[in-house]
Amino acid sequence: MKITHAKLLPYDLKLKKPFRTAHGTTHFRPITLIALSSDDEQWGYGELEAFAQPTYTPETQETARLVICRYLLPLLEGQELNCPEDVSKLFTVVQGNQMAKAALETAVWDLFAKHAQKNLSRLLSEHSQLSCRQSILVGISIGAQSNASKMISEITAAVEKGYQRIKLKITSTTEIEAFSRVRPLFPKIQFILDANSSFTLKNTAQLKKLEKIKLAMIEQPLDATDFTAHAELQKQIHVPICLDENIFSLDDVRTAYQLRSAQAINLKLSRVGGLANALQIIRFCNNHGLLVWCGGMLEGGIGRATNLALASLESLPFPGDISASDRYYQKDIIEEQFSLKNGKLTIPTDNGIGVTLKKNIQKRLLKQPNILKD
Ligand code: OSB
Ligand code: MG
Repeated sequence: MKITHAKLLPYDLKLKKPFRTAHGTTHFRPITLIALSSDDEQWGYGELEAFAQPTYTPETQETARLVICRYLLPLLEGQELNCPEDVSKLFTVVQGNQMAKAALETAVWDLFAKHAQKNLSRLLSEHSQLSCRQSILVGISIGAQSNASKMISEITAAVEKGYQRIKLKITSTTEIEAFSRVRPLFPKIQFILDANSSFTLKNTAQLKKLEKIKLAMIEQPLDATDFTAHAELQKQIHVPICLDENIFSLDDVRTAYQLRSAQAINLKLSRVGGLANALQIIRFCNNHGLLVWCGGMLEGGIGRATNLALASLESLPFPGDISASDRYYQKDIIEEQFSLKNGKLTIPTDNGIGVTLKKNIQKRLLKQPNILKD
């Protein structure tokens, strides 16, 4: 297959409620929709997940669009692709820029799956030789709450919706203390705390207090690029550490494993450059006893569907950050609604990612000029 057509449409999603993390507060979630085709008829769709600001990762929507147009699309142009895995190989000449790469790479997977008249979950299962599931348990990520009563009301609302695994953002030791009082009120719920690099090794004593409460893991307690400090902390606390911001590649997972910086990996396919790299990471984690689970990036409908296909693989049994469609946005970009039943979401079964863009959005996207032709 040769990609001959590429179209981009920046699109702003408005959050129902502001989402606060240690990186700041998000009100709007800009994405860029990508459409690729080899015949101007069948289209594969991808979603660029970089944020507006380079606070969570170094990329932004603007830098990633520039990298896509100036460096990545020219690498695809004129190339015969035998399989979707060829894309990440072609892209290795460009350093970093994983989210820009993932936006194109996932669109190619969708296109391959549609040409083969297969669902993406099935295609991923065949390419990885891992079985896939029809429905999966999922978890919800709740923004940081400044006090115990706010935590209780947010957690209660999530539990009422059926979520059985909750991740709470924390930004300070005060919030840890508040959560320690809240935790026993929800004995059946599995909890993760995500610090988004709020702490340093100086907070080790306060973090050690988490051993007294039941916690699945603590995510990214320390600096985003620091493997050795996480290893030092993991030596001192029993709570499993999960790395998020550190992990851009299989090499990063290997480093974390060798140094024992973590016991779990939050796998975001966009942050590791796409699905082929994600599959390699899953294989490595499975072979080395690291827990790996599917993270989220406040995705719109296309990104959410792609995450669901990946998370359908049975080697990701731990519930991912893939909440139902009603979690973040009043108006999403796809026709379908993913809704929670007994804490589970159903994997779409139609060809490709198995969802359709809303008509007006698809029209606007396909009306954009073809970037591969002047
Ligand atoms: O740290 O996992 C994170 C959202 C944006 C940036 C970073 C993170 C998150 C989430 C939300 O936790 C996960 C989701 O529900 O999409
Ligand atoms: Mg995180």
